[in-house]
Amino acid sequence: MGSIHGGAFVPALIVVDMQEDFCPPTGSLAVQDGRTIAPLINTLLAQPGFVARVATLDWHPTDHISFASNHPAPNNKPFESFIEMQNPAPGKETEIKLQQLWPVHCVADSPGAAIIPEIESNRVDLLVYKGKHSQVEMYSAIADAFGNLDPAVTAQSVNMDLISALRAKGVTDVFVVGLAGDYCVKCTAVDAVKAGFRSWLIEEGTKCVVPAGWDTVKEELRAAGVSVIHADDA
Ligand code: VGL
Ligand code: ZN
Repeated sequence: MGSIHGGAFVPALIVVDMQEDFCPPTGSLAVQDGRTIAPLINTLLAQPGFVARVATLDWHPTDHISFASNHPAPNNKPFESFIEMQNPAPGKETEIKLQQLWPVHCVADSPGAAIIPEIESNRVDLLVYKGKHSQVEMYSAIADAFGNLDPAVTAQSVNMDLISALRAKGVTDVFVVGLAGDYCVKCTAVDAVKAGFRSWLIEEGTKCVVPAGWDTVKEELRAAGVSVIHADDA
């Protein structure tokens, strides 16, 4: 790794949401073939070149705004319904976004929130918990749906900010894999560009909630400055 890059190249790996609830056969929000990417992710985790190996966990309270069952009928169908979500940052409450609803998933400390045992988690040196704030969606490991970066607002983790952790290690490039390609992986890769890193998404290292939409997602990623690459290129 590194031969194709000029200048400083200090890579980090971000493994997004390889959790039971996103994997067949039992996951409540199972992504088709989600478990099959574990061997490639383990190969990447074992690469000596990364200065940081991060795993993110979707980690929701039971009253999370994204759970369809927390909203009244008829606008409470998982995968289909959207509700209005307010920016939780002080002074920004008038900012509204439409929020897609999901089945209950990745409830903090529940079996569904566990990283799947196929992933060699012992190689991970930083765990990032996200989606802990009950009133805002947070697909990205870096910022919530409104771009709030302050951990006090996003409650993304306990006393930790992923960007500062990466900057402290001098990271220039992040390589993103995991679940799901069209939600949390995409948003993390895009926010990494916004945070000033070169951002690479390894195509064979992800699976999508809607596989048929991947070509469109790739266009969005490229437009946002993310390089979508194959595992062999990394
Ligand atoms: C995700 C939907 C809801 C993901 C998380 O990890 O892609 N998708 N929460
Ligand atoms: Zn979630």
